[in-house]
Amino acid sequence: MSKLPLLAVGVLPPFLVERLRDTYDYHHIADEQGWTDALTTLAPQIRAIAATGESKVPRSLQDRLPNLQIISVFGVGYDGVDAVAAHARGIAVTHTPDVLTDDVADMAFALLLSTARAVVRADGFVRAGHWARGPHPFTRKVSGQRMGILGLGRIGAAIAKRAEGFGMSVAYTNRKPVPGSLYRYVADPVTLAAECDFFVVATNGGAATRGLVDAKVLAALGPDGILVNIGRGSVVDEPALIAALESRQIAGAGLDVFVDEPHVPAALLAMENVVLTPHMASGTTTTRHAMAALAYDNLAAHFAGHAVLTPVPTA
Ligand code: 8YV
Repeated sequence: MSKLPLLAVGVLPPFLVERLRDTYDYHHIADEQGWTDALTTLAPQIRAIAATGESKVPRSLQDRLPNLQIISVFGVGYDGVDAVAAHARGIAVTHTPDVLTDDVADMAFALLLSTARAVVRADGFVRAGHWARGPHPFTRKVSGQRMGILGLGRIGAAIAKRAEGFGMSVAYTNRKPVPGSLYRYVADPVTLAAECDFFVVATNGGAATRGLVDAKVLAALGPDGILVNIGRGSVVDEPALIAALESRQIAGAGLDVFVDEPHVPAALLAMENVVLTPHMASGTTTTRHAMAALAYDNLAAHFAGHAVLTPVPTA
């Protein structure tokens, strides 16, 4: 039996590509710009797209595939996929929630601690031999401080749980209060920033959250405040963040995500009060394999005529 053609969009890990190649007639493009005449010929037979949390699968790309049935995202975030357009055509969209929650929450704390306690800077201090000339400057206490979380979904809740372990008080803002949550809800990001020491962005990307952390939020966070972003770069107004860091309007930032990945603004690269990581919060071997298995299994379930395992919400 001939293999079903599948189109991969973006950079999938080799172990997922290998499994997909075994099962499907695998074709790959980085993004829609990579579309070829050969794909135009094949398009009517393509029923599946495999994508990542960073891939762009706009309506225009979906429209090139008249018989597309499923878009399987390797990642929990799917802001690059026009899921509304897909659902309107009856195309299933799946993602990989839960399996990555702990790693992303761990990374939020890694960034929070390394920014507040200047771990990276202190490492450079030791390596450069400065220690012999005197002590490292004092850093910022984390335990017992106030944590503010933007977006109390699965990952936000896992961050809150870790914050409890650090004896921190937790407040959050969300589209609406989370039923049953014992954490303190505040109505908007400015109020949250004014009432916390560490402001952690754990919300989805996309139009609804674009630029939510703006100059006003950063001003409210204040000169002792630290911003951590493990959500999406688009949620933070990056020029406003750079201005706030340069003028020490906030104390520092720990950032795993950026507006134009993999490009990071030169201004951020030059700053000492930031810790920068390359969108790797879910990037442990264990978790990336679990994500790959789930992304694969969603496709397999669909083509076996079963319900997909982890569809994205339709609303
Ligand atoms: C991955 C992510 O970077 O899950 C997400 O939404 O952004 C990440 O876990 C990505 O999907 C892997 O390329």
